[in-house]
Amino acid sequence: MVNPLFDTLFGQHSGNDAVFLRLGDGQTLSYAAFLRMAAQFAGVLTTLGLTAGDRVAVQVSKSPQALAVYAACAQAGIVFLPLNTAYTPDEVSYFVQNSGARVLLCDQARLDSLTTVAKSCGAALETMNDDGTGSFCDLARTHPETFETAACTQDDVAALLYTSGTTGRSKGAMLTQGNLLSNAQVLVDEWQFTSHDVLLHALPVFHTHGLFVASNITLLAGGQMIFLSGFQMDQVIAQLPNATTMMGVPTFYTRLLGDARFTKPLVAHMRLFVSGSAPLLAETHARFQQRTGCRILERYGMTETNMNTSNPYDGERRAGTVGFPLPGTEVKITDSNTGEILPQGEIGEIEVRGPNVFKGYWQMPEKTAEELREDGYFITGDLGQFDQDGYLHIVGRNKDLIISGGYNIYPKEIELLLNDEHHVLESAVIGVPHPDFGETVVAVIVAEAGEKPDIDAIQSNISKSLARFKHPKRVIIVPELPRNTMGKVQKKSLRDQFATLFTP
Ligand code: MLC
Ligand code: AMP
Repeated sequence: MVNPLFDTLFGQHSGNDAVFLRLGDGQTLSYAAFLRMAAQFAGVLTTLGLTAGDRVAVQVSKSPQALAVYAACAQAGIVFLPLNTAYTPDEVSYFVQNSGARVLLCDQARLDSLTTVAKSCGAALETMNDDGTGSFCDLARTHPETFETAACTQDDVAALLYTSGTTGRSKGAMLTQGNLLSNAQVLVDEWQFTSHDVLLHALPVFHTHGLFVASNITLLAGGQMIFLSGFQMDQVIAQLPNATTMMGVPTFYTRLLGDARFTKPLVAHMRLFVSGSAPLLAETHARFQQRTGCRILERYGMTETNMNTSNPYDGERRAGTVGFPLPGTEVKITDSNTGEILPQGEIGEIEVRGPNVFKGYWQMPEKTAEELREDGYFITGDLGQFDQDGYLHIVGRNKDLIISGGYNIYPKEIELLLNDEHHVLESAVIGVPHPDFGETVVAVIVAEAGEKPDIDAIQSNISKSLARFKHPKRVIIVPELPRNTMGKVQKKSLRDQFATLFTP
């Protein structure tokens, strides 16, 4: 095989006129047409001077074109670097600089704000809009609809996905062809995907869940996706009767349960709902079953590892658990201090090993060494325990992380900005329960003696640097932060104090 990822996921469909994508407006795109577009994109990237191993950073709205850039990268052996469309130019600048991306693709609407970024990073800037227009798409039309697939190995990096760190800036997780492929193969089997499946796809395509889990599985199985630009309730309700499966973050399911149109008859033909990226409350699982008769299948994954565990397709899907290790993936619970395996039932650090586990962080060998053991186990930063039947329960996190609507937010990044604000002595950013997003961001700040920080000015300054979903929903001034005897801020105590800000 010349290029395992491309040949297996994409190349197998060349000349296949079956529908791959159905869009919200009723238009469809066949596998063959999708591949012709990808080949043209690969041609453009090559003409722009990129060769195997080079990075292309992509901050574009969800569209078939956006997904075809991923296919084009796979075909040309180029490293795909997708970016959240909510990121500010400041944030994008870091990713382009750090990755050394040679091309940055953006929507026309972001062209002005990213021109300086691209220039300062030495990257070529091209546009791609969700209606198929833009300079990159114009160039593509001048290229042939075939492209000679670049030779790659399973160990070659296919994608660089940035994930924030608890102490410093974001780290680029290097995912190899083998990581992506092995996980897709396992999941197709485990969740019994076939060419008859139609997946309702309302997730973004810049994160593992919507990009790899949903899309790679569909490609491998040869099924279809109803490819919505995002989670808009009316569209989801309208399209559910046309789908057989759906994947989502818990917010999707709580939102659906809040809509009276979401009924048992509406989903009578659905064979599978998958949830992940954030904890699904056992209560949501139970309400979903009561309403629809379907039991959501919850699974557990990470940017660095793809999917690690899953509740069974056949057999009991146990609410509040993330099921069993996937075939080929080993999961152990260890003592956070010693790394020793703990007896069954005890709570400890979740470590995972397998072909799904990433190769390391881009140009950060010391970070890689901290989290990826020499024997291949990745220290996830999640805390868990196995119950007596072997189901994994995630009970907490050993990392200072907030997950809001499936997006990860690292408090440190916000605290660093807050601490620089006028009249702010110090800050602590915490996650508190939220009915829609699961958790949301609250900033607790201490003022300099005798001063009163201007909260509106602080919020406005933060919005210049950070994506909207990271903004504190509340900024609260307190006289002092709770500390333990070692002087460490006790975030748990703050979380308890503000636990009911958004929920009764
Ligand atoms: C949007 N907003 C959010 C937010 N999403 N705020 C906090 N957390 C979020 N997740 C902001 C908007 O900017 C807006 O701001 C306000 O909240 C309300 O917007 P909305 O229209 O209600 O939100 P919506 O666009 O519907 O988005 C919500 C969502 C979306 C849940 C549909 O966030 C989403 O698609 N999440 C999926 C994330 C995901 O794919 N995660 C997978 C990571 S991979 P304002 O104030 O301007 O109105 C991974 C590995 C694994 O974790 O295991 O899968
Ligand atoms: P990310 O870095 O965005 O890939 O997020 C990965 C993190 O999401 C994991 O380390 C977990 O903390 C969390 N996560 C993913 N799936 C689940 C799940 N089913 N239940 C609880 N947490 C989850």
